[in-house]
Amino acid sequence: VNFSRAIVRIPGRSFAKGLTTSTALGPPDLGKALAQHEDYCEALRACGLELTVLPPDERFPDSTFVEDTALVAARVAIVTRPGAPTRAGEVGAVADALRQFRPTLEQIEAPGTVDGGDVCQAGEHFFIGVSARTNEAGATQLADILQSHGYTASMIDIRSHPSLLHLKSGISYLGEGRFTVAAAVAGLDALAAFDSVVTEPGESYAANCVRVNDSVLVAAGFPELVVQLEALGHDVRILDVSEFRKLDGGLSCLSIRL
Ligand code: CIR
Repeated sequence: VNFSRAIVRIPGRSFAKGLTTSTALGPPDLGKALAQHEDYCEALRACGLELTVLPPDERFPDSTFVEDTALVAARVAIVTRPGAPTRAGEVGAVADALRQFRPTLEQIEAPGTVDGGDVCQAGEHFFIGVSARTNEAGATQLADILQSHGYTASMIDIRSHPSLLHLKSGISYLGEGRFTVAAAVAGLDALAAFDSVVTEPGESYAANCVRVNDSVLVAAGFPELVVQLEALGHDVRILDVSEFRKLDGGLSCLSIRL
């Protein structure tokens, strides 16, 4: 969990046309989203990261959710093949940005699909969610690539948990053998060997948090989780991401950390 850089992408004017299942929250407000994105960038800088800020691309309303397009670990960087057809074209600009830092990129190939939001790294191991976005072919390719670089990988099928868009909508790795886990997926066999901070009722959304160096970024509005994390000694930074939530996005999906 030691990062020096991140890639982010500013939301474009077409942002409100992004994919969503959270229509009950209402349409997102672009002005607010831009302000929240700036605060997010500032928080990453405060954690010690240097940012590559990509300009908006109006063709891709979901392109601010850069995490889904690439996966970067210490020994390998992989360009994904997002499962939503409207997002397929997002990968090019991110791959170009990434090549500055990682000249050799691996790639998920058809018919495989992988969204980065389904990939959760815990030390040398990767949990790969099989979801509506990441198919078995993609998950298998990804596991093979990771294994060829000396990592281990296993799959967690989340297709029976429709409340989770991605695996990381429901779990995040905090380092030191500890996860945050949304109540809906508490007790996953795959995480039995780890410590879990299970979110309180009504706080599932905040299970998607991000450990960045010495801090944990947590979505605003979930005070119980903040209490739980601070009691464990974490330095918590709170960020309002309400407008991204309206498009099913969480804190993690707004950046690729490397
Ligand atoms: C989508 O449905 O693809 C976007 N509206 C949200 C993607 C969120 N990504 C993530 O949590 N990793």
